[in-house]
Amino acid sequence: MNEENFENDATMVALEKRLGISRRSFLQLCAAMAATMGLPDDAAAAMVKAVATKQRPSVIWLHFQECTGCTESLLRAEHPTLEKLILDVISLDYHETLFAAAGHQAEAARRAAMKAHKGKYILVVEGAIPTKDNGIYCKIGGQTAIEMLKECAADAAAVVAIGSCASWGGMPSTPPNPTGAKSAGEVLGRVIPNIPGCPPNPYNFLSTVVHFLTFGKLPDVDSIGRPKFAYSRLIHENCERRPHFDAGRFAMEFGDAGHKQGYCLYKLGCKGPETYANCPAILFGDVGNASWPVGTGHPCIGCTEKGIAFTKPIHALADVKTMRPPVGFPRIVEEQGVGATLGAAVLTAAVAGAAFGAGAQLAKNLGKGVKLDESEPAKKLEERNPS
Ligand code: FSX
Ligand code: SF4
Ligand code: F3S
Repeated sequence: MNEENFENDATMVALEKRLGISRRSFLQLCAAMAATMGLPDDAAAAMVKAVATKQRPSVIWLHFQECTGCTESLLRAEHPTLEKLILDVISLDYHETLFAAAGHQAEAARRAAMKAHKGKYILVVEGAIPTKDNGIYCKIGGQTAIEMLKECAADAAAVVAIGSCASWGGMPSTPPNPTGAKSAGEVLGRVIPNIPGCPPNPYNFLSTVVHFLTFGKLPDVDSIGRPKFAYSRLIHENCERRPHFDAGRFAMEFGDAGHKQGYCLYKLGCKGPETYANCPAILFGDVGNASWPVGTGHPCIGCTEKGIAFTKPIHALADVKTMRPPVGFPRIVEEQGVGATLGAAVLTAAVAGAAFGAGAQLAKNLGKGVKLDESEPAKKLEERNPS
């Protein structure tokens, strides 16, 4: 992307005023989004142009069975401009939590937006849909959630499920699922793009919307509708604690020596080995290193995965889907028969992590409070951390 061209562009000056962030920061953000989505170099420039010049897509946002955490995570994101950016990139024409209007006025606004943007609006669904007893457990403006979803989806250009509740039932569908909570896709009878997570990462939502705005279609999704750019890798593959897993160094209890030294949380029930999401790569909020569940010392509960979060007991061991360490990680047993040293782990993890945007975090956590011993044999490590 030629930054200089954009720097002197009048459209960019206007955009800078509109968004309240510098042109350079916005260019960098678009470049980062393009890289996250695996798009070619010129995609970033196309994204900048689209945000600057195209009409903002109308968004109708429905709320059903949920905690409103998805919306909260957009609004309370630490990054001061993320909320502004999202609300500026879209035209939010109906949103029960953020709407000043209430009652009949709100319902009239929804119908007016649907009519004015027929066939063009994006429908965002937050929350699961109760289906038991004809859906009577969630009614808004006299309509059941089932009726409202079907009515709004009929004329939408695209329907996107945000959060695990709308994506696969989430927390309201926890067994025994008393209200028969289902996903938006199940109720509509088709696979729809979804951004699971409880809450999902707002950056993934923003990237998805900017992709739609730029290219007129949503990003590529996997067989269950998740954008591939965000959900094609296991958390376990990119986790900064992974070298500890491979070397058999585990926290056995919250607050024990291993936990304090940043060891792997697998034995505390971490579901990273069976959960697909980009949390360790893009982090949450803007507070820097380690700002994701495992980074803060809590095992991943698998909030993006159906059948794991809210179903599998929190301390049950994860099903390890890949035993082979990522290629960028250090070998566990070196040829000469000694264990991988922490020095090597820090260095290699930093290199591997840099590729996923988390290099500094990896190096920082792995090096923290750990005395490096270049000659410690693997056997001693095992003795120190019995399984
Ligand atoms: Fe809450 Fe959204 Fe969880 Fe669900 O999030 S954060 S319960 S995914 O629908 O509001
Ligand atoms: Fe990280 Fe959890 Fe995998 Fe351990 S089990 S490496 S903490 S994702
Ligand atoms: Fe959820 Fe696990 Fe990421 S709990 S936020 S998928 S680290």
